[in-house]
Amino acid sequence: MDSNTLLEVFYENDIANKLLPFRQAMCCYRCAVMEIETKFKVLNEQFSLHYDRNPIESIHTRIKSEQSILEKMKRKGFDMTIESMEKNIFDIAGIRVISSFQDDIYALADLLIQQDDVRLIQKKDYIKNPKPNGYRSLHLIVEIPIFLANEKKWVKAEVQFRTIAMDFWASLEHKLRYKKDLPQERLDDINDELKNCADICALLDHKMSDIRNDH
Ligand code: 0O2
Repeated sequence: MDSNTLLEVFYENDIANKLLPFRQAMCCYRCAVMEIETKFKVLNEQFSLHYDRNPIESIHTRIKSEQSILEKMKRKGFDMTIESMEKNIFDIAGIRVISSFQDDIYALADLLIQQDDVRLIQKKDYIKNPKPNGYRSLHLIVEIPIFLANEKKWVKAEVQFRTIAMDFWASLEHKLRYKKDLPQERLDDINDELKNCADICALLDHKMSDIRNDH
């Protein structure tokens, strides 16, 4: 199909208008990410002023891809509508905050949810209760207001807090998980080794915290 015919199909079917609500929703998620990232940058600035150190090593943000959103909605059996997406999918806007020490994670999480424009929707503490494979991280689902030209809209976002060690493990585990073409026995060995590495990372986090607290 040449590009002129494609454009005709596009206009005849009113595709731009049909896509508009979805594009508006995605715009709100991008705004939520910007607002939450700014909140953490402000907290980091304030810490460095008062305590001469930064609790945040780095901040990573991402918007879930359309394909991942649709796959998740289908997998969970949700209605395939924008209303259902906004109601049921909490991790379209994603912010990952990496700290040096575990204590900083809880301090930052508390400071975030104490802010009067932040609603805590859900908390999953995979640090106190790691996943069976060894995954550790603190996940918060929060809701914040986005001020658009004509309305105020509450938007949900997932904030993941990790130490450098937790993030190192999760990043490598994520890469290794896709080696699915190996025999089951070898996969079991890899999972055992990964669990072992997760335990070592947890030990390192505790030792580093001890060193900091002792000096
Ligand atoms: P991405 O690319 O990071 O977005 P779900 O599995 O999403 O149906 P739930 O309850 O929403 O269920 O998820 P959960 O377990 O609270 O957190 C999901 C996110 O946490 C994942 O997002 C990962 O980012 C991270 N995560 C959870 N478990 C693991 C794990 O075992 N290893 C690693 N490396 N990361 C994990 P997505 O959507 O999978 O991917």
